Amino acid sequence: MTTSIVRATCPHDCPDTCALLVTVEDGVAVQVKGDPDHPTTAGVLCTKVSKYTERTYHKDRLLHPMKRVGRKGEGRFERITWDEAIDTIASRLGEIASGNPQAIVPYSYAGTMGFVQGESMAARFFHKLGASLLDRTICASAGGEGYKYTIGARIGTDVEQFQNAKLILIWGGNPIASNLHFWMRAQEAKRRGAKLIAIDPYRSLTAEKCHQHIALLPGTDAALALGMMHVLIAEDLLDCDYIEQHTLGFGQLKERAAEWTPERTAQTCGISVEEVVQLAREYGGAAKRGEPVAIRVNYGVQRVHGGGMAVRNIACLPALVGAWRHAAGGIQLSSSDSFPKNPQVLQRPDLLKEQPRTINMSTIGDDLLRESSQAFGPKIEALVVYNSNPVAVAPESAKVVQGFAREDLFTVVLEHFQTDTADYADILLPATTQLEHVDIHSTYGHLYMMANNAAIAPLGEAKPNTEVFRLLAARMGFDDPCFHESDDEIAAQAFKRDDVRAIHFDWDSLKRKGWQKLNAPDAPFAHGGFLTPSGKCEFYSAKMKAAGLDPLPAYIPPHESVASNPALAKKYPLAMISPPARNFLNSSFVNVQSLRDTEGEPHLDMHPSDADERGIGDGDAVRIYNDRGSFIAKARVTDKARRGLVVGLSIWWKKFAADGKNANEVTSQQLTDMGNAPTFYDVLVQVEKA
Ligand SMILES: Nc1nc2c(c(=O)[nH]1)N[C@H]1C(S)=C(S)[C@@H](COP(=O)(O)OP(=O)(O)OC[C@H]3O[C@@H](n4cnc5c(=O)[nH]c(N)nc54)[C@H](O)[C@@H]3O)O[C@H]1N2
Ligand SMILES: Nc1nc2c(c(=O)[nH]1)N[C@H]1C(S)=C(S)[C@@H](COP(=O)(O)OP(=O)(O)OC[C@H]3O[C@@H](n4cnc5c(=O)[nH]c(N)nc54)[C@H](O)[C@@H]3O)O[C@H]1N2
Ligand code: SF4
Ligand SMILES: [Mo]
Repeated sequence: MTTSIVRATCPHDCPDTCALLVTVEDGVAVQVKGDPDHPTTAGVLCTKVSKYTERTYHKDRLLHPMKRVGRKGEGRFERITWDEAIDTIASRLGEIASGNPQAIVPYSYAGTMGFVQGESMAARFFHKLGASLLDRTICASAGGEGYKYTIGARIGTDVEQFQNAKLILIWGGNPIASNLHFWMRAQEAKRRGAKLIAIDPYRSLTAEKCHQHIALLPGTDAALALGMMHVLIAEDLLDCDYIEQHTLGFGQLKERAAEWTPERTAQTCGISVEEVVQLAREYGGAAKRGEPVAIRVNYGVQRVHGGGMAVRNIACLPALVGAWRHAAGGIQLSSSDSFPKNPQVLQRPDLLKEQPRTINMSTIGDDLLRESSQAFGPKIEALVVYNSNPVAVAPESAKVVQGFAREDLFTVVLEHFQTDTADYADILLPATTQLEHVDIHSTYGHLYMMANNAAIAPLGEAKPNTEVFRLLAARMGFDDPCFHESDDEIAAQAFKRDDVRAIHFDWDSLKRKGWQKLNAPDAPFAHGGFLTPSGKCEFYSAKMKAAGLDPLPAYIPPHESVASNPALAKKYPLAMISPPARNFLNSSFVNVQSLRDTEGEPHLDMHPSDADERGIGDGDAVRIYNDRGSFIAKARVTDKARRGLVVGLSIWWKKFAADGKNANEVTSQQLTDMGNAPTFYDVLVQVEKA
């Protein structure tokens, strides 16, 4: 028997991007472990990826190309050859492109976060074809934009510093489920005497383990940040020297914050005055004592109408108290912009002959149902889906399904499994998993460049995404040399070596070592140097003004809440959120039996008073509905959900639910204030016994 250990990287959409060691025996991957030497992974994987071999060798893996033989959505397919598959796709796309290539839309997200199997060969192909561009907004664009207005780029506190903080605000995140290796650092900080405060409408697994939990109403974080500013200013819990040297617009901010008394803040957020005042005092007080205070703001705060502004406001706090002076102080939203990425080279936008229109992935439901028009451009005639499962994950699902079911739509899906989306494919192609292909990764939670070596040969006839687009490019006669690059050649260009942060990047050595840290300062803004137009932390943003936004921190109420839309709340009085379940990764892993068994079945957490009023008991089947649709779940009566809030942990595959539906039946396609992002946690519903 030959045994080897292969260095790999977790490909999933998770900030932790763990370093993996894959044990391979006679060509079979038998175990996936966390690399004990990689500082952030520290030898630990989450339960999901510990089961990676179960997912990879799953009996339902797609192993051959197939074409649809049943109705759309029915999921009946027949095996075909790769030749037939590529011919069919190339000829259909060619036909459509000869009319208007913009009628073709790629649809992809972060099923893998690798640069190679993500947007490299695929982007080149669609650029050359002249297809519509896709605005990839479904996750993080609102918060990303808000953060950039204040800080200039998605750069923040290094996760490896958090254990030295004395106070950590875990704001709109559930790291035990979704950012485990940050949580390990936060726990270490706790052991060293730090206080942890969770700010979350729901008593999540994480909130349960913090010293304090502030359960505000969803979508009101921007107000809480303003209320904190009010108290920090009123009680002089400020770092005046830092403000003077490294911030812009403090005078105007002061006036704005004056409007946000603790009383008004408490009323808006549905919490007590005491909670507002104490939070500001703890935060500003610790900073005044010279202690590092850190904020881990996560994506839970930005899936609401004012989500961009919420992140922008929260990102102002560290500069007010001078928290950036410490390596363990400041704030982390994402480390994405710490990496000198090279999209021009990987994706080749220069292959575009003219600028096509852009389709927002978050409104795919509406857009699939639109006719051609001057404003919209051509009706969508073809969709090529890879690294994503829109039928399960996109908002207002009834419309998404109606769109995917269109008989005149040509749909190609590249997948590991027959997902809810795959059921609607005309041509379904088997994709390799991370164990079967090469890739290179940046991350959004730490500062290491990461390599993924192929551990095993592709299963069945599965092919990497890159290979599919190479074959299509060849069949369509695209002859630019970039279509002949190998996966290794692409990976070798992923980071800019003329940038000091990646000057030591070398693909061959990264492949051998598995990971390598960027050159990055310990305390990124200790001496200012923000990446905003002014080079300061911008309390006042001229850029926001130019974009038609309030240039100062403000509060933008939810589209749907009791306070902001009382008429709607009469019919649908409960706010619903649907954050990630611990054992799934978005909709990935839902089909892994052992993980699904742990999650049980789709459930809805609701407060005992809300349940009582509706005659609902623990374990009852309930129907959750609004004007957009409905889905069924099992009620869990618990005070983890505050009154007026229901929580359906997600994202279930529809086909595993009794009614074939999931939480996205009731979510809306209304967008955020910035970044054109979806508002998954800005939803009013009613609940009744099913
Ligand atoms: N196990 C697991 N891990 C994951 C994922 C997964 O599906 N499962 N998904 C991955 C992906 S793609 C992402 S983007 C991240 C997301 O992970 P996070 O950034 O942690 O964000 P969410 O999971 O959306 O929400 C986290 C918390 O925010 C709370 N929340 C909801 N609305 C609000 C609000 O208005 N204000 C505040 N303060 N809190 C609110 C929720 O109750 C939840 O507990 O996790 C990644 N990691
Ligand atoms: N209600 C509700 N909806 C949500 C959210 C929520 O919190 N609540 N969260 C939103 C967020 S934050 C996000 S990021 C999106 C996530 O939405 P998606 O990015 O669509 O994520 P997944 O559902 O995990 O689907 C990824 C798919 O890619 C496939 N895949 C993985 N690797 C490869 C590969 O190498 N090649 C190919 N061809 N396929 C591959 C996987 O098998 C999987 O089916 O969902 C959003 N939707
Ligand atoms: S999903 Fe996240 S925590 Fe789990 S192995 Fe992957 S990167 Fe690590
Ligand atoms: Mo996400």
